[in-house]
Amino acid sequence: MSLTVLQRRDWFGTDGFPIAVERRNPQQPFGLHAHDFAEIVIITSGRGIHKAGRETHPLNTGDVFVIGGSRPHDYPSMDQLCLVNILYQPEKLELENQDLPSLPGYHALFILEPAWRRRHKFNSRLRLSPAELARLLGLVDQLETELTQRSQGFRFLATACFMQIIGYLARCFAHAPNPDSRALLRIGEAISHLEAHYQAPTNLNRLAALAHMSKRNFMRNFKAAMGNSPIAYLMQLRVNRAAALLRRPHKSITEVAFEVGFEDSNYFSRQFKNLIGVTPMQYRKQHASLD
Ligand code: RM4
Ligand code: NI
Repeated sequence: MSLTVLQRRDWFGTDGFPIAVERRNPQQPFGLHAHDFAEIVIITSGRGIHKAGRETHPLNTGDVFVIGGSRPHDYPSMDQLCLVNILYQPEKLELENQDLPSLPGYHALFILEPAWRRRHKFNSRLRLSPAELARLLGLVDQLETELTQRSQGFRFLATACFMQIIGYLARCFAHAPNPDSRALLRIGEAISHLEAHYQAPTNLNRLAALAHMSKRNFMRNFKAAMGNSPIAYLMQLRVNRAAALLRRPHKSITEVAFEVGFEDSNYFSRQFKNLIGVTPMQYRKQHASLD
């Protein structure tokens, strides 16, 4: 039997705006499916079982989880299970601006947790308290009003509501008492640190200490959660920042290399070519902006 993949064109407005809200009061049997978009699921009442990949988890009121696009999921058993789905297209939203990447809970809930759960039998999901759930559902109502009315400026305001939701959930995750969530949060802390200090020389011992893990454990957990070593992650981060600087004409390639934390501009060029496919010089020519 082939897997149903829900398509953007069927679930988002014809104007292409990349956020949608779907309430299920209650959820009807739906079957195993994946999406070509991401989904935040908020359990508003009732109980059930959630199946994602090969894992199954009991669901209760207040549970929140994120389904990254390609992962198949379903609700094999439901008892008055009511939920809200917030559907979104991450790459159209440029979410990671301002200091969102500095929130460990953001990495934990939106990036690490979906990947981590796929690889481990961790139960790191977020369960909100009744007060937190009420606050979240207030934000969801505002988002839904913007999306239904679609008045002038709704894109801006709906995006703002959505950002509030993401930020609020990231903060809630940071207070989660569950030990598996704490473990994930610690990796999230190390990632936030890397994002904030990517220019500085890497110190794996320091990162492991931040995550309250031995170096060996830290390396293993990081790789399990991110699919890559901390060093590879940092390299990607530096090269991405360098690419942004190269798009502007003010700095020489050597200056860019130093600014993002390389000590040697030849080494920088090699790494850049490895990850981006062209040398920094070629990249600058292709992307030169006029300001
Ligand atoms: C379904 C079910 C699915 C969701 C779609 C949009 O009823 O909740 O998980 O992806 O709606
Ligand atoms: Ni779904």
